[in-house]
Amino acid sequence: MKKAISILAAAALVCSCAQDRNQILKVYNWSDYIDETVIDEFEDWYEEQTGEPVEVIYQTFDVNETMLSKIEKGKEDYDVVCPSDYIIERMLASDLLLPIDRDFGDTPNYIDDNLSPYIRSCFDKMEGGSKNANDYAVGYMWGTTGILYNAKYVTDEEASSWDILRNPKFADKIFIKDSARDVFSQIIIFLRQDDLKSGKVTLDELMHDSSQEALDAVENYMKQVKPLVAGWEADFGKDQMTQERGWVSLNWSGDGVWAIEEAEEMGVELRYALPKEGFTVWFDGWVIPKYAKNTKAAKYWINFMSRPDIVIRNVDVTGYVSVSGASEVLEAFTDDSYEPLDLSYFFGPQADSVCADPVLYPDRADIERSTQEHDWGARTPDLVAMWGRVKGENASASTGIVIGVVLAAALAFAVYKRLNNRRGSKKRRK
Ligand code: N2P
Repeated sequence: MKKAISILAAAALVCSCAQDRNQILKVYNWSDYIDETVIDEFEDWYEEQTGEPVEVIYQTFDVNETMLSKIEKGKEDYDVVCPSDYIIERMLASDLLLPIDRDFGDTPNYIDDNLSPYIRSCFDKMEGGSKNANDYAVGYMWGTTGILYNAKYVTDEEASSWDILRNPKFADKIFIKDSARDVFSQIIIFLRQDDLKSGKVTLDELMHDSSQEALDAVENYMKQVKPLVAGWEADFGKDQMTQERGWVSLNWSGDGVWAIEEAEEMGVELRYALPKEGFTVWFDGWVIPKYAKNTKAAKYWINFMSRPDIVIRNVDVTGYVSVSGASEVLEAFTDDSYEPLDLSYFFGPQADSVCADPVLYPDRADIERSTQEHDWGARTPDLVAMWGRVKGENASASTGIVIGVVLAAALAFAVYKRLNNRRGSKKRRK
């Protein structure tokens, strides 16, 4: 499907050369992050609302940094993109974003009508200097980072702590999200659990601690994890888990929901846990970069993505949870087969006992153990370098094996040649 989208995007790019840029909307989103049928529907809806035609060119990325670099360094003219919280902070700090105007004429403003109060307050906490993130970004999906695990091989107790990642019982069965920021955050929470309990440090302080000491501590921990890791993944971890190639995965809740449902159909039981030491929540939001060419269609796209029926379809297809606190969304994901949860923090006071999937919507008690990540500004390259060393050593281990094999072959060849020469000289002497 991804390939089909890229081909369509490429074809659209070629055809679009002759087209008026005001009739094109360039969207750049995470892969596997939308019900693709809504893209065409947006084109029809936009024309109905504004009387103007638009063609969507839809492209995808797997990691935030790829997207950021295309905009920051490449100055590409995407009209609407979907970065995560800490990247929104970085884009605000670098003046890369335009404010999102909410004037939709007669069209309802689905954005502000439905946004969950929890999401609004988390966006308020994003650090954008004098700018409030709610003015420059509109939430799309949100979720947690936790442990996805196979119930046949892993106990609930084992999955209740980040310590599981260095359990030798799971050697070569562990998949880790290739996201330096997310891994750093969970591991520093694990390593500082005693200080958190005693109140010596808060979760929020930990998310701002970019000291070399913190980086070294996480790097050391990850060096213990690394020999057990089967793969660092941006998107393929969920499939590895459903196929039982992996038993443990540091993953995002949306991939968890998708994998749990998919695995169930194959008779595999996957579960998702939020470790007791604490964890992070993340938020992805639509933004309009300053190089955008069609800001009008961009804001209508964001509004359309906030319409409750579109929200429900996107959640159904991707497994990720919308930022929408609309009553239709609450109703759509209420499911009596689950235990009641306190979701009042998200949907308002009436939602203090709702039967819903806790992987989609964590209970208030779980959310109380969570925190949100922040951009590190000038310290970011040190985080990236640490991550490179952690993953690179895997490469060096394999490189070491290859070098070893080559050296052994060279030595064997030298010995063989020497013996042959001797035999040869012996022959010549005869
Ligand atoms: C889905 C990507 C989800 C992004 N493939 C989570 N921040």
